[in-house]
Amino acid sequence: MGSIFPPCEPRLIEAIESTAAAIVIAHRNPDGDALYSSLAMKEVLSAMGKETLLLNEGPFLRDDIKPLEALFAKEAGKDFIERSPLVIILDCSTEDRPGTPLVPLKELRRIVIDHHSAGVPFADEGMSYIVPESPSTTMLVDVVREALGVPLTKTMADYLYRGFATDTGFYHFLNERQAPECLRRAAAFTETGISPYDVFDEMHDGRKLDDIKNAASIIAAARSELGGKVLLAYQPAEMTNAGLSDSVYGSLLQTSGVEGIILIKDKGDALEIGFRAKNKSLLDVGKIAAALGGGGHRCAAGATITGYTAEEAGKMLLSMMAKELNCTGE
Ligand SMILES: [Mn+2]
Repeated sequence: MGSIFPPCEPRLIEAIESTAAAIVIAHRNPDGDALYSSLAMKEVLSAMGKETLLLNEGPFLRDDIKPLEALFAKEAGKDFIERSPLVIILDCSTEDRPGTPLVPLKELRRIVIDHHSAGVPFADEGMSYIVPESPSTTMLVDVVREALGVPLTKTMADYLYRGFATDTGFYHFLNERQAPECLRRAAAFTETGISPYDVFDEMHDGRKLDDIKNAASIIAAARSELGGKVLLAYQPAEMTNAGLSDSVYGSLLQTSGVEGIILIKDKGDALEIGFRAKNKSLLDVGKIAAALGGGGHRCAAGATITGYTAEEAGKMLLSMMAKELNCTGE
């Protein structure tokens, strides 16, 4: 079985080697992988003596990523832009994902490192490293680090491990193609002395009891649809904590016979839709999300829609799911 990580394009490696300064940016409304791949990339660049600016539009909503906000700027200063830094875009499948911080940087040279399934390349030929099979962007940053010949440090390993752990639900979402190579890399991360046990606790503890009760109420109201293959859940507008979703998905996906989850989050002026699918299901929620202008992966994806009530959205999403499940011969 060959590697799931193809070699990086020499042009991309040369672009990093030859730049004196860099801007690292991931998607707005960041998750752990977006932020930790940014932080790891900065460590690699700093080890090479390159001055690096970290940008992220935010908002830093989840309890586990809130403390990272201080490490990221919202925009690049004029002086820094004038030095023609290389822009390194991480964990973004489309050009609009980084949001406003990228707008004044559009004329600069860029590379894109990403693992999403839907999207169009938005860097010059040879300047992307896009591997949908990779379970996290931090794994791709590790491949790039290796190609650059930069030795792994404990700080890098800590960031790389955290992005990998969150995007795989602490190894849960790794399939048989990904696991051997990725766990070998993860083992190298832990050899620097980081504790998976402590990282898990740090990233999960500290929640408010009210948030846990809110998650329980969303779960309690979930509806079984399409003969029990899909569960439809609704998060009302007054429940704002973004960290609720993982507990909701985690619990609902354990239901016998379920292949997919739809979580409709009422954001007042829009509906944020989250999808999850079981690995064994033929449902591709990344495809459904992409059809709605969103994106993601086969088993986890999301989109934001407007102009629908939650009830109407539920009906439409269920019919999209039904079509997918029927098409696949179910
Ligand atoms: Mn990711």
